[in-house]
Amino acid sequence: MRRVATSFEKEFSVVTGSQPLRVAMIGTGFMGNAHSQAWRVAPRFFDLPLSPVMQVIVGRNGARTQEAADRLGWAESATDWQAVIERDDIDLIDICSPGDSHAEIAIAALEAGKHVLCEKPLANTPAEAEEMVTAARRASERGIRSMVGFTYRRVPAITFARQLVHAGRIGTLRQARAAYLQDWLVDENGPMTWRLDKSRAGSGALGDIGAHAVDAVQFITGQRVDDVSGHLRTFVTERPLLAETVGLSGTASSERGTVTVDDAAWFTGRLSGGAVASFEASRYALGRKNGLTIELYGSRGAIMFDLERLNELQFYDAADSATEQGFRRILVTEPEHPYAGAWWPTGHPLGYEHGFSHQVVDLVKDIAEGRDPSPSFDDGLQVQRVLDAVERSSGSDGAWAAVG
Ligand code: SOE
Repeated sequence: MRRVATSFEKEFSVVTGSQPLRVAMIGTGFMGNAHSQAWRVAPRFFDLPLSPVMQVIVGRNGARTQEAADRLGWAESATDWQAVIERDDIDLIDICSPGDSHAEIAIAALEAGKHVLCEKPLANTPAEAEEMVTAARRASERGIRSMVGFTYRRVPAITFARQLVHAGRIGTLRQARAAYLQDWLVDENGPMTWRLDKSRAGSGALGDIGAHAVDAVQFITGQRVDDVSGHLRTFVTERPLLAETVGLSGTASSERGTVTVDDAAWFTGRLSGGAVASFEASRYALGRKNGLTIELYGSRGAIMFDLERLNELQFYDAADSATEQGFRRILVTEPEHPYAGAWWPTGHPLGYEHGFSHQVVDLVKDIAEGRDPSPSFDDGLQVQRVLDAVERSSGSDGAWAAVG
């Protein structure tokens, strides 16, 4: 039955005559901004079977959340996520809050019959992630869908790399190397934030960015990390607390807080298909702003990707004549490439935010067409178990730890 759009739906969403998908988003930070952009833009470039409605954004601070609603295009703001989850006019909960809240919110939302998109890493521990998987499987039986936000899977060059690997273009994979390097913590007087607090973030570079490296390698190759040998290191153990954390106005505080997460993680792993892999994650790699590099070496070809040049994929084909062999730079902006055709003419590049839009596109299609989305909460749990194995291995001086 065709529904008449309310006036705010007309203003805040694209109502194409299809059924609305009314979204509540929890979180107003970096990820809240990225997801808002995706909900707003995706239906304007892709033909979606449901019309996303940016209904309500939820945050802890009422005034700031209202400001975010106005700025980002949400119809309402709220501070009580439990009340929002119970509302009949909400279909999907998008969780963009810190990791310590993921399990509680996702499970409550799924039990209340809402679809869930949850930022990565899925949870702070495997035990929490297991509970989320149980709730997701139960919800799926009732047609309720869930997805974890490993958004880099939907960078066109990464999706295309997977297509090449699955078409056999690199032959048998022998080695994978993945490094996710940033440098935003290099100033040791930079403030303490929730991302440096294990009770809120679960881990440091390992879960925040190492999780992406693990997921991307597993996604592209179709092989799982089976066991790992790794080390974690915290370079700066105390940082100035933000003034608002200690109840002062202004921004400076002389009090210091203890960093309880890793600053850098590095580990080797064995993949289920017999390949070996190495992973690095650091937020202290000076000069590396947001460099996720992935290298795959097979029996017939090789692939290299760098997030700082995300429109490109380097491909080496051993079938080329000896005189012409070398990595070729493929600009992944052709209409035949994944997702690219919906955007700009050939050669016009995409950016960081497009992966989030593609995530919305695929999620909305899966919901409308009654499929369980990918990456699922099961996929999120598997990555969580890799992170946990790295922590266990690091705790025993790099001894091999099974992912389980
Ligand atoms: C989100 O996908 C995310 O992992 C952030 O949480 C990281 O901090 C960012 O640097 C990469 O993207």
